[in-house]
Amino acid sequence: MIRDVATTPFDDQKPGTSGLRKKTAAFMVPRYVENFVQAIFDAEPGLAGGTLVVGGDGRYFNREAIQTTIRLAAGAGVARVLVGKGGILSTPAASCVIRARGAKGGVILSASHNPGGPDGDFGIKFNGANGGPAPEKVTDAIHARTKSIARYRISDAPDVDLDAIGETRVEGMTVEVIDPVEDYLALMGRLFDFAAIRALFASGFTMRFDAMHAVTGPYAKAILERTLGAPAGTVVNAVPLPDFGGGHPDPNLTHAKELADLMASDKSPDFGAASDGDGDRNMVIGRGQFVTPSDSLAILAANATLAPGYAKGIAGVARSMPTSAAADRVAAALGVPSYETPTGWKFFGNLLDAGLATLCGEESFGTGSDHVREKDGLWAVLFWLNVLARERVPVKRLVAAHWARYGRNYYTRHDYEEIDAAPAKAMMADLAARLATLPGTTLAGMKVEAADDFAYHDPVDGSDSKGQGLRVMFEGGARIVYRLSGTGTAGATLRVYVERYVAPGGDLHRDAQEALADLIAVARDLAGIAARTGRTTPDVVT
Ligand code: VG1
Ligand code: CO
Repeated sequence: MIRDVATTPFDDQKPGTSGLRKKTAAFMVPRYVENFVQAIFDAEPGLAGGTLVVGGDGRYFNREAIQTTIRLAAGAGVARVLVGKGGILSTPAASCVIRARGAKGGVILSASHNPGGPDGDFGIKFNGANGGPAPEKVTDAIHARTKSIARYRISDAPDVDLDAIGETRVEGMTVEVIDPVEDYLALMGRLFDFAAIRALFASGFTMRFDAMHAVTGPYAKAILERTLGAPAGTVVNAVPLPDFGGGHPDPNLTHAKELADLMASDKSPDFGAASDGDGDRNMVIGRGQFVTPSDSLAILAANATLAPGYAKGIAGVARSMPTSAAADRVAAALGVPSYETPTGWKFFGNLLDAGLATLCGEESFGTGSDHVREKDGLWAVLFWLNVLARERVPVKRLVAAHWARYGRNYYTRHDYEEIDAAPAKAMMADLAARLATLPGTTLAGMKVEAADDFAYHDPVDGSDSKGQGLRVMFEGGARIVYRLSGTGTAGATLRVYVERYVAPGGDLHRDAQEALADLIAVARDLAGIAARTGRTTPDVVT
């Protein structure tokens, strides 16, 4: 039976950079999930009568939130729910299934790279019919609805068995439990030269993929080991766990340290990679060579035609504003446009839908293309394998050759986590007010050319997004960027991004922190980070 249940609003259901993300305990409060998911159905009445994809990254509370979503979907008149077996669907696989099966949208349960568990984080994201994160006008409508919601409609049917592939019914709605890997694997097989990658592994090429006990384990096992012939054991930490094994499923040099250490040691395999909680991020690392995500985007763009799915070339490249300009140089050389968008994958959707961009990337270990409408961790890893299989050179040589041709964008990001929100906001406001005085001055021996608070005009739908990060731009392509995170769940996180371009012929092989030391010092002083936040060193340096 479907019941109408009276409810009252929660005042903290505003979606951030990537959906609604909070402490797990907040989501476990009665009516919290119900209110937010009902707000999605209320804001998107078109979901009634259609297909909805539901799945998550396997973290603590995933199954409970899925059962609630299914009961609410029945109440909202959804015709069919497709749910990944075991409640599992990586974010890119959910995007793939939405597109492949003509769904009207999807609800993805994940807090991405944030730790999980009863004391960790949880999240709910809504994706639209194009498979991408809901654009701002939709998330704004959902948020508005959470503030006025007075009732939700929910079925009192028993739990669906999420572990048995096949169809059941909840009220008038069909629930189909699907293999979470199948559609995604088929898509990857169309994009990449699987025969060449199989031959690469057969030749003795070695790899380690760290799934960090998160959602990509089943995908990586099926694709790398069972389909492409990588030896068993190539994929480690392959079983998704509700608390990610107590780890922080964020593929970077800090949280995937074991892999990073291995790749720097004399036991290093040829290639290393890792992905995050929900499978949309990737870290790529060669023997003795970490590849920054910004460089990875540029290198994939430069070599895209080696992959069958991109053999005809790319229409354009898009990167988030804080991502280094390395990809812009490749785009210029290819004679295709490059776009600079605010942080968050939702801003790429229109460019991809309109065919203006083919490859997209963010400095935060996100890379993707028009094959789905999310960033895609395993896709990036397969793209690299495709390039390596065709070029047969070590990652280190490929990167060096790229820099020799295009120059190098030295790059780093410094994160100050869980700082007090009020002083952090005040610091940003004060800096914003001073930006206009900076052009023409000289800092770290370089002239400031421009400084602003980044605003984006979407060339497709004409929408404007303001306040997307403070930029200080120097002559010669150096930059300092400041942003407050939109995904943190405690206090504020300040991200400081520092970049300097060195042209071919210059010193291309320095340590990035060293090469950027003077600019890093300027970045600290300019904002007064130590004085304002009490922090003298960042928590995470990438
Ligand atoms: C961070 C990254 C951003 C990314 C977002 C979601 O956002 O900087 O590039 O799109 O996480 O990634 P913020 O606002 O904390 O800087 V994920 O893997 O959560 O989907
Ligand atoms: Co993620």
